[in-house]
Amino acid sequence: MGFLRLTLSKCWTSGRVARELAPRARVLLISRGLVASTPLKTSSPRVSRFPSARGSRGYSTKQGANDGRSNSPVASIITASAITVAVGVYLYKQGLEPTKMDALKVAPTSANTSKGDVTTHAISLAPVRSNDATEPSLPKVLERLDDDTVDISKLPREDAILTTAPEVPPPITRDYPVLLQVPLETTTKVTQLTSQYKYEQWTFNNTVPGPFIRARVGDIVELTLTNRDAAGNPHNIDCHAFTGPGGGAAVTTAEENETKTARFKLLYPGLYVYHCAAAPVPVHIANGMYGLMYVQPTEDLPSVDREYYVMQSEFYHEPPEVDDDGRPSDTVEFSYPNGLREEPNIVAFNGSESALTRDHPLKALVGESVRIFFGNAGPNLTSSFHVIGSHFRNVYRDGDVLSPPGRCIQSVGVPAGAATIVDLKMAVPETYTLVDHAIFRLDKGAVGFLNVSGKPRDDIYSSAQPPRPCVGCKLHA
Ligand SMILES: [Cu+2]
Repeated sequence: MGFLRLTLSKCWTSGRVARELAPRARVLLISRGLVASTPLKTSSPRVSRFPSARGSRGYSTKQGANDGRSNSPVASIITASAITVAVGVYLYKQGLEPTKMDALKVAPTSANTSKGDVTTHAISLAPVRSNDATEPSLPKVLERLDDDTVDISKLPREDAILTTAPEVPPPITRDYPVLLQVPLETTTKVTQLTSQYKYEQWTFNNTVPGPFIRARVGDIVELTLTNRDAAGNPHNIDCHAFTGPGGGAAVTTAEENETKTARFKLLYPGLYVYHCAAAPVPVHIANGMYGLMYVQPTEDLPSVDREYYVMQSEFYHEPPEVDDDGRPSDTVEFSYPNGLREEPNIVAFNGSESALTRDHPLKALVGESVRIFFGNAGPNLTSSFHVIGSHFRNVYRDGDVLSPPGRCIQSVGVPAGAATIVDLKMAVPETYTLVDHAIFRLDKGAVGFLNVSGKPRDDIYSSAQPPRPCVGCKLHA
């Protein structure tokens, strides 16, 4: 840069550049200190293409009698080059100071284009990692769980408290592992799936979703699965909290009226989906065979005033058959083609269209904190879980209870076969609405209510106009 500045300055004072620079470019160069502020002369020295002992590099300057413009092509090339360099230097200084360049790290990356595999350079916007960043490690107690062997005969036995949605078992307060006994039964039952149609669901413990199971990391779950399905279908358990073949499915498949028992050590805390994985697996899940297991960490999440269990899922059915009286049947049956196309007829919270609206809306008081254990059984769709009119103060994404939670979040994506935990603080009274914010699904049933009562908070939410009833709207009670 110093050499460039010196060269340009010499060119300027010698008059080579001055005649060729447009006034605007000259102002730029002067303002950036690249040339001296010598005023332009009306009769400038011109460049001679003839060698002279007085000129530098074989060129001399002579006072011309013409209009001061050089007709020499060599001189034009030189001056054009000087202007190009000077303007380039100016633009560099103006827009891309070295500090700004540092913020835009250039990293090689591969890009597949229609012309084939091409290696390109793209500007990475990813934050630069600090050198002293360290990866978080699992707590010591977890690191040992899969190494230490347990004498199961010495563990105290305990019956798991199983609850039906939307209820959640109370927090576990013990600080030691137990042999936790979890009895499950498979059944079938006809449910009022929508206001229009009934549907035969396949269940765990006669509910859809199946019971909420609460355990503690380090516990040994002793699962007993009894098949009470009179239709003769085999059933089993694939629990995402279990470690081993099939998540337990390999050793729990029970035929009709058969009971299978197996034990599983809980190595990892978190919120996990369980489901039946008997063939054909999609049919068993689509018909209602799923639930949630919460494996508490050694230190549970901060306590809240209320905890609820909500699980989203889809149902796929054929059109109703026509009965003998010529009317369409009020019962519909499972549709494999619709499931295969991933086009559900019903998207529901807690197993039916009315489960969280007319039947069992969630409840809370103004000022209370509410925790929702939210699972998505699928079997196909990803949920965009959202509560209209509120925020998730904490989001334990993907059911991860070891990492710091996300804060102040509007919607959370929950893929099929996954779960999340969200905390809300109910600031004002109203009927809050649980939805999948893939919002057409509200017309397929993905609506739930959280009724919050208490004293209004005009400092947070107020209007001089009365609220207008929302006739026919499914989002508001
Ligand atoms: Cu099954």
